[in-house]
Amino acid sequence: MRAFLVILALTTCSFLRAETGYDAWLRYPPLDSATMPSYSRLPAVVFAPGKSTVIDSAKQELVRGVRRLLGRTLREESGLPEEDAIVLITYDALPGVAVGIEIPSQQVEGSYFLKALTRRGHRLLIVAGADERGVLYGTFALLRRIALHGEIENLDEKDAPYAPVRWTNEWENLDGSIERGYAGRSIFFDNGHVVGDLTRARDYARLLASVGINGCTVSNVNANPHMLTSEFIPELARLAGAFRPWGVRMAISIDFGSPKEIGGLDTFDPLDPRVIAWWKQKVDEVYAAIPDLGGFVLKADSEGRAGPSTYGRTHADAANVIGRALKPHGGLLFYRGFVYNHHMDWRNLKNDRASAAWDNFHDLDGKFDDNVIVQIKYGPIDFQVREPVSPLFGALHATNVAIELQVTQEYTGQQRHLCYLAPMWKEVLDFDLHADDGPTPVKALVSGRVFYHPTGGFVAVSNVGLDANWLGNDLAMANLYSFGRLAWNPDLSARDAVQEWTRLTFGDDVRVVDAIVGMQLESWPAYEDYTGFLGVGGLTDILGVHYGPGIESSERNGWGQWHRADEHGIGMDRTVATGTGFVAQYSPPLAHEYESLAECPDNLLLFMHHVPYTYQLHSGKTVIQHIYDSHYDGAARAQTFPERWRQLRGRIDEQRYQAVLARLEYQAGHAMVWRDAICDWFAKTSGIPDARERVGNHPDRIEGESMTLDGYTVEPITPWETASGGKAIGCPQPSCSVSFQWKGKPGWYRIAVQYFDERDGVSSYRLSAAGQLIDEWLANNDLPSDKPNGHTSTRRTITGVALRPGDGIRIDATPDAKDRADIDYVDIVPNLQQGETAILRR
Ligand code: GCW
Repeated sequence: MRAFLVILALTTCSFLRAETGYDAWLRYPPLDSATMPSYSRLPAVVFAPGKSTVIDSAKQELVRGVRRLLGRTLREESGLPEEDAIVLITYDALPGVAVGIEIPSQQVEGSYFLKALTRRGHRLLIVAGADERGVLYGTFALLRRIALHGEIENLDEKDAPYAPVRWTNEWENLDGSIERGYAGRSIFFDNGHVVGDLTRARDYARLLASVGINGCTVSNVNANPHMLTSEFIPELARLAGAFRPWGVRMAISIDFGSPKEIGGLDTFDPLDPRVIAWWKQKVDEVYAAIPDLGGFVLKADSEGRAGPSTYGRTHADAANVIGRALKPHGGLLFYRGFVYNHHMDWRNLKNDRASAAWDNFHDLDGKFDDNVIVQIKYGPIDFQVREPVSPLFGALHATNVAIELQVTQEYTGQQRHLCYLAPMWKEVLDFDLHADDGPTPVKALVSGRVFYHPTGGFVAVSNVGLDANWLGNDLAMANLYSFGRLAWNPDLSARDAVQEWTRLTFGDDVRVVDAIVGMQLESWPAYEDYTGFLGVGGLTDILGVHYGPGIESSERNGWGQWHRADEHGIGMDRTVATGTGFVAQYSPPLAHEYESLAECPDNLLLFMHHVPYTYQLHSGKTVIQHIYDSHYDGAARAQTFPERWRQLRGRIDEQRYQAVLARLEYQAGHAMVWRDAICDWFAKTSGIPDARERVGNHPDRIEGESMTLDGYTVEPITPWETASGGKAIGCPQPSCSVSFQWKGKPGWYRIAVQYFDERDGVSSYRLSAAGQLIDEWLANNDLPSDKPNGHTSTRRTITGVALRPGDGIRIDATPDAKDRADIDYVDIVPNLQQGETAILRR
């Protein structure tokens, strides 16, 4: 018996070894003994003719993957052996090795085929690519197939990427910070330089390549001109070396003012001959150091960046001057379509930020050179949880375009919330803009398939950081994976992508796969429900960190993320008849649908129309009741996540299990912060109560300000809706306590403490009931504010507490630095209350 237990312990340990998440979907865990025999006939030898760093990476990856999956070390041969072999080869070398194989006529960059065949009595497994990248992608596809237990005996598969551009952008700054990055500091830069150790950069390139991504812009679009200085170029060249073995072309973001900023000229006018010469000379200098540089990304005339408007020139003038310098080197210039005026007069009801991209670019169609790509965010505003598709995709018929998506969850929970975005991307990519006769889905438009552009495709802002698991949350990596897979094949379903990712990341246990796939697929609708109903957009802190609720921050300023909510109604009127006229940017069938109140889909209603709160939706609900119901539904859905995750304990390694659990528990609490802030604000503003009497009605809640305070003082919270009752209590001295008496029935209870976890100190809390210490914790989460508000409001839940009438409940708190150990309220409910998720004891 003891021996059995030891064996069991050993096997469990090896299977569930602690994992940091660093390997992401490239873990290659050993196949189980039932699956292993299917691969017994895998050749023992790998042969890759010719010399290529990329194919060499493919070979090393194959050796590594097979060793981990199957426990066998492939033998590397320099010639085709007289035995079974795996052959990694480009199409042009193929006839020299295996005559008579049909080579695909379509040979787009990165395409490949996998084929099992017999030659001279030996079985060959051919991984053939149109180019070296194709060989690499084919190798990853073969490993993926084995990791997913696919058949390889009769392998005969071919694949090609849907579009030439499959890139990520990283908004990393030279000082090592990352704009809108939520997973630690930069993996590329620190302290004004490229980091010394490029292991992370190399491993990131490998991850990208494994899903077919072929370009990566390493620096923030809010660009630092120093990048292009002669001193810095060698550093960039070293960084490019980390990407090269994986066939990922590095690129950088540039500043349009560079000729003046660092070039010693007194102008950056794109039509000035000195500026033209400067760009040419500078680009030549960069390419002398980095011959395979992918190109540049340029954010101009946007959010304070230098641009052609200074000289009355057009975006095409700006793009082409640099595009022409890049052209001889095969470089691309991505010109961002995210151009708008952030000083718009909010009082003018005809002003509209949504119109800006189309207004700025549609007239320039056909004026951009053929190595320029206009890079357009998926919606007309800015990465909101729900937006209509940007009409600009349909307007550029003679211009290369790329769609810009966000893996980094700037407006969708910043990786602290689970929000799997592939279902949203799929809706966008499949959306038909009716840009021409016949179907014109966005995926076909951006890849140049409708109007036959030479290039175009898919870009995602990724912003991985130094956190071991790259994005700060193991589950968020599904977004990076799915982005790559969809950029390769946008016809893949979001479910298939996440299913594949889950199996590669967490293994094949059906319960694990079903639970994770289920939560991932529910997460975007849930997030939309508790943060961004009916296409309203902009209910977060628009002027700041874009995280927690901050409803009024959108209004009365020039940034243009207005929702126009007041006591009478809500929504931006973008109709032609009475509003900003934005809907006219769509083709007639869509413009008609959006213009008409009756036909506009509910989920975009408030993007297109301003309506009273009593307006009845297609669903039959009024707008105001929809606001209440969706927030309660969405928050309730988020409440189920931690419990569903807990069911997986022991089926996932403990390290990732705990890390994800902490995030899901936090999300469940923060979803309620969102719910209450939005519901309270709209109840107060509209004056219309919740028909189901939940809003503002919290019989189980004991407000901090109504407890007996010892040292604590009552303080108003800004914005008011982010604290229950608009107030909280803060401790202005070295320690404080707060207490109240339990007056309910005897029984088992769940106590939740709603407190504020600021980033300017680590306060500590101790909760006791009837004189007994029940729980203690530190407010040490890394939340994006140093104030008590909707970004920092956090819930601590303690289950299974036995209470008797008259018990004293007390919290002792010790503030730290500027964090005053603020408390909002305590909420006590029977442990497993009906209608609530059973929260099991940890
Ligand atoms: O959404 C906004 C972000 C900025 C970002 C900008 C952009 C890099 O708040 O941080 O700047 O978009 O996409 O250029």
